Amino acid sequence: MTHADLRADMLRHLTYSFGKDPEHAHIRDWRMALSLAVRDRIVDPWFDATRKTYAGGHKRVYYLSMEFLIGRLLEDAIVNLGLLETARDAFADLGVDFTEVLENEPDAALGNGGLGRLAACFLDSLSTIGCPAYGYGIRYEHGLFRQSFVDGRQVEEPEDWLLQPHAWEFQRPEAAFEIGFGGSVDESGRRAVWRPDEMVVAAAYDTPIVGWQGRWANTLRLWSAKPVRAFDLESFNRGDYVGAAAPEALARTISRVLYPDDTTEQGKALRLKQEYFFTASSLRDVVRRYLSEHDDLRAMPEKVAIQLNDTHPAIAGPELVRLLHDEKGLPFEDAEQAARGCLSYTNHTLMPEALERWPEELMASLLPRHMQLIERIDQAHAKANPGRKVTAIEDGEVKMGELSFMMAHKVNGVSALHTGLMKETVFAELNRLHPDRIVNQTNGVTPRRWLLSSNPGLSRLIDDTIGNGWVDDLERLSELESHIEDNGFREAFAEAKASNKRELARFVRETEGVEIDPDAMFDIQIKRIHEYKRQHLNILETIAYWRAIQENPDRDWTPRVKIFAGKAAPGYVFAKKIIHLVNDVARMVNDDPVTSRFLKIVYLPNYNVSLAERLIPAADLSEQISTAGKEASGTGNMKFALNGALTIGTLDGANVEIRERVGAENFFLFGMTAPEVVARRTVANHAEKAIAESPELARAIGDIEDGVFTMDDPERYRDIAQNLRGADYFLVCSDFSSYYDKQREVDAAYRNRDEWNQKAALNTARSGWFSSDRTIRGYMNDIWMARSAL
Ligand code: 26M
Repeated sequence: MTHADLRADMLRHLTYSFGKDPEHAHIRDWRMALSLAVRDRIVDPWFDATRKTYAGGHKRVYYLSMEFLIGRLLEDAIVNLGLLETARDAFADLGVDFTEVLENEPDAALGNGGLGRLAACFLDSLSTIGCPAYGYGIRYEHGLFRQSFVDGRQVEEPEDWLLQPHAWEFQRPEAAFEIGFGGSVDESGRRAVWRPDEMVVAAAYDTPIVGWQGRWANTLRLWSAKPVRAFDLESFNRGDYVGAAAPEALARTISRVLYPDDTTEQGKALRLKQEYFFTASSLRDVVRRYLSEHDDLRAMPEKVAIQLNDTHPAIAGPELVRLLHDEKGLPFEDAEQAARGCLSYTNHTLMPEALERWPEELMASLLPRHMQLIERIDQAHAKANPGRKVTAIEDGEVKMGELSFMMAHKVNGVSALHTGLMKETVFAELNRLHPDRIVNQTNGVTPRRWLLSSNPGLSRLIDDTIGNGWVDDLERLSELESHIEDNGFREAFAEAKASNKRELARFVRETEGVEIDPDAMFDIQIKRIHEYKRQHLNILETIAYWRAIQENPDRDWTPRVKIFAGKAAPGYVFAKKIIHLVNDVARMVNDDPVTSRFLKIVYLPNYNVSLAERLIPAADLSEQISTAGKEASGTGNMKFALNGALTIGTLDGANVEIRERVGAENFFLFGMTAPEVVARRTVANHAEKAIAESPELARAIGDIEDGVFTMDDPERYRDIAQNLRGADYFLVCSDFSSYYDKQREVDAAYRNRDEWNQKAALNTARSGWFSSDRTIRGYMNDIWMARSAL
């Protein structure tokens, strides 16, 4: 296709799909016209893929996830179809700014963070590999809230991407299911019959997900909740027009909003309703599709693999048993076995407060039949393993991790360290009973979005050096290694980074009004704000560095820009305080005439996928500083390394594997190991001791509790200081001096710019293993027993 063809298609859509003439088209109209022109090119491969899957009798993979953190779709589709230059030329002809058109698209922010973004990378890889697959989730009207700062404090505003014109989804009125809640179970007949007292309709919306070079496209099917009857006719006829619309509003609440908390499980009934709503609709769709081609439900595991992304869809176990046993008449044991053969479960966290537990009472009132089946599953497990005390129901609560484990044929962790800890801690007893069930699949990221499209400068250099085979075979980046000795290559690599940094500096100037020097080290920590991720360790170190510069302003300090971005859960008070603190410190430090040549702090608001795509390519230093044993994997860490940032990090999550691959000499390691963390907590007054041993730390904590950054309100950070001096559960104090010292090594290393560039290039060359294509192949081989249809 030439750019003239694409231009003609766009003009046709502009005119006939949107009724606009080019003279009066807004940037949004151009974006929609381009989107439809591109979408037209996805539909054929999409249909082909569906036909091939049927014709070949292939096994299908179903990825059930409460979250898909996709970001923008247009550029991704253009890049995957190889239309980037064509589209750019088409807009050059029209005199419209192509970048502006792409940036006009709102992010689809249907996720909180790592778990949802992983699901999005997996969709990309499944399509690139040609594995027949469906993503199933919820079509939230409102994705993750928008964040802004008012006087340094986080303020949340609703996000409303669905109110904006949207080109990617197809409504499927023919694919709808009635989903019930509450009611009672009638056990008078041969089969138990659940009679719900509330019904909603789940309506399907499909988005095609095209893989690299358009060779294959899968479907993301999101469910929207609708009323069974849009209008309550009785109320309407009484003249109560407002009351008549009530069922509509009530049903729609189920898919109204994404829960913004990825920290603590709050046990809200609406959340459980969301979980059941999308899981039940998806399973009904799966069983319907299976029965359209096969009739033996016991053989379903040969053709169906269902992956549970964390425990959020854990009700899939009992629901599938209910469908097969109560509704289709299979004996309970056969139903359970068939369900287990299909299901597998990914664990994403060991943090006790994040593990889902539902009160039995709530479960029994919302899903009475499922509560009975959960008891039966638990009893069957106990009977099969006499003398063992592990149960899915405990202290009046259903433990969704245990339930998922019992109903899955495979359970996986997301990094080597995390999987090991799963076996030793939360699932120790279950692992003893089922030693082959737990497997590891270290996370990965899609190179299409996280290198090719977000870092065109570096991608071009890689293409020119080793060709473009790396895009779907990322380990080929290792071919760069032999070029790193070459001065020309190293300079070109450094220039790609420098150019990304200049572009980011421009963005920061234009959006925040802060001047940053592109020649300074760009040190970036971007992720959700959590105590275990320790943004407060980073800011304490920043304060200490600022003090050191102040004391010796004439020394030749290594200039740094500390960049933060990330949202805090609206109810997470401590995390919000950390945000406020960073903003307060930034204001003071940036205005300090003595230090501002050497140190700047920027906290960018409203972190999302698109902002990550801007920041990561411009990073020199990647902050991965969680308390060891707490970050299950991390995926941002991989994106940074792939884009040639060096990591300062703990031995946590996938950092361990990143360091093994890029080489210890190209990674700044600090801090305690996971076992050392456990031991350190038993040391009395560990925080006090660490503070006594580090004058830098003592001064930094003193500064925040003396109100140095909050002259108007000196009390503001007393509780942060108190927490650090007292419990300090995440061992910020105990890891501080190791971190501070390592940062000074980073300073020194950055001064030898050529050596730094060499290390940076080695990070890129050795990060190929962290492609989500590799991860998906691992799931296909070890968990799903599925094959590519290409
Ligand atoms: C639970 C209940 C109610 C509302 C929200 C939740 C919830 C939502 C998201 C709980 C946890 C959620 O996400 C956890 C998560 O993102 N975990 C991250 O998963 C990544 C992918 O495997 C890992 O890389 C990260 O280390 C891990 O923190």
